[in-house]
Amino acid sequence: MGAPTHRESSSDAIANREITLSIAEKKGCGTTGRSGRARCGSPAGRGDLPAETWQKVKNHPCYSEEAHHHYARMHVAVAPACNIQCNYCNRKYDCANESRPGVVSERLTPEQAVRKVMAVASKIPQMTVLGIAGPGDPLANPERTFKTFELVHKAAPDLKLCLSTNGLALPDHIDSIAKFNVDHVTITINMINPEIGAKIYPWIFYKHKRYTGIEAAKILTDRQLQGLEMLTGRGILCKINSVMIPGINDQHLIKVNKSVKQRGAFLHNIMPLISSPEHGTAFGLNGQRGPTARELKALQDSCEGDMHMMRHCRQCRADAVGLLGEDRRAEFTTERIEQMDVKYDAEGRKAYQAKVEEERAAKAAAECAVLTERADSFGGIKVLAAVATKGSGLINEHFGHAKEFQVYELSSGGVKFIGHRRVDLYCQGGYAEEGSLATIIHAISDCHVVFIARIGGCPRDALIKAGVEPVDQYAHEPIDKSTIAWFKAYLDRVNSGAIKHIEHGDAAIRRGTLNSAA
Ligand code: CLF
Ligand code: SF4
Repeated sequence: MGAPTHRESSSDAIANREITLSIAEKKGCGTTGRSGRARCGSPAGRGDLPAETWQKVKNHPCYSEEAHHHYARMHVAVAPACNIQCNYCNRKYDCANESRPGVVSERLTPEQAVRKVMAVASKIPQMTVLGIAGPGDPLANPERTFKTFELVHKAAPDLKLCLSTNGLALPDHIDSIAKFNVDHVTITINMINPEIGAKIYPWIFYKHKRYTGIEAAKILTDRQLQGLEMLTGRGILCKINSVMIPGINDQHLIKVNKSVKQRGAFLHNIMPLISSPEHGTAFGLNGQRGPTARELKALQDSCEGDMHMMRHCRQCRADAVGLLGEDRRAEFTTERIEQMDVKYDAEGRKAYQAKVEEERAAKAAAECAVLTERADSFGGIKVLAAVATKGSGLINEHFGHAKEFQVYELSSGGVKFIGHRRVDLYCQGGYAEEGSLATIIHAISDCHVVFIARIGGCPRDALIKAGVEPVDQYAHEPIDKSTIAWFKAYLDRVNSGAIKHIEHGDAAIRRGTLNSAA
């Protein structure tokens, strides 16, 4: 135990950092016994992940929160048809189980898809995963889906292959999934109780017949759970996506979580319903609301136990390209690809990724050292921190330009990612709007602090009034290291009596504290 040493490989150091974070996720802290000492590593070196699993997740941006800062994925929209109807989906758009409603992808043939994959892989060496996620259900289009995987695997065997499905046809395709080297499968499971399912799915099309109501939902849930068991039995990593629909399946998702955990799912991604009348979906038209950020976090927290929860999903499109949250589709339209000189440089990609791993390892070792040094004085205090970032794990966004904030929980376990908070753009055309500023402040009002690269005088004052401390002294520095450094100073202030620690929810009390300290 102890901080990673020079003998550790890059993978070990990063794995150990994830162990530290996962200890925090499970137990709220990375301490052992009464010593209160931080655990930056374990004798096994890979903590609770078998080596084989670690190899699968370490550079998959969805399966590893830490990896999503460094590695990109792309989707190819080769699967137009669907075999079920979800009340949050409008067929004019992409599969809402793995994307936002209201956006449409360019449909590709398998041959066009592989050309696009090679073009992207030659320009983005950190693109490590190819996913098929729509625009309908990939397994309702098995020929196109598996032909694409076959061609991509031949042309670029270093890419991980990933599939997202509603699960209805899954048990029929397990052999093909294994045969074509797809080692990451996402199943969207929104219920295990058919009565709840009947409120989410008006119909399914199964074995040449249309089923409705409870009967349809019963078939769907049986097939989903059967498919999950078959996949995990083959050692294929499974992620479960669930759409949180307040008043319909919100509390029920805790049971879903237990059920999929028992069947060996690796990761659970509870996503918010995005619902609006202009999407033309059944839920949008009947006024079904989505959850608030706080409701989503509370549900994710209550599901968090022995199973990893995904909190960094960006509900991306069926033709997404780039790092999660980044949109590089425009660089790879069919027209542009035709004019590109595509050179797939396998060795160059390998060298680039090795360099990324070295940087990750150095960063992980530095963070681990900070945690070990400071664990004794962290006590049981936890605070939420919002961060304005453009990516790369840095605090590098101006408050006025932030379209969203990443939210982290700081505690004795270190820095734990909690989720994204989308906000309206506050600074449009160089001037601020009162209403937008209020929206932003409301979005992060449960946070003690917001880290930004820069901030103007007005929003700074408004944040302080709202009880959120604006901090710009760590501009362009790494998020983890900076937030821990700030947290240490915060604890020193608490210990010296300069400020009183107030829990997350008590913004009104915190406001008084900050104002008097300011
Ligand atoms: Fe794509 Fe999905 Fe594979 Fe990732 S996305 S098929 S597992 S490579 Fe990722 Fe996008 Fe969220 Fe999906 S952020 S919507 S979870
Ligand atoms: Fe729409 Fe996807 Fe549901 Fe099919 S599975 S109805 S494409 S959200």
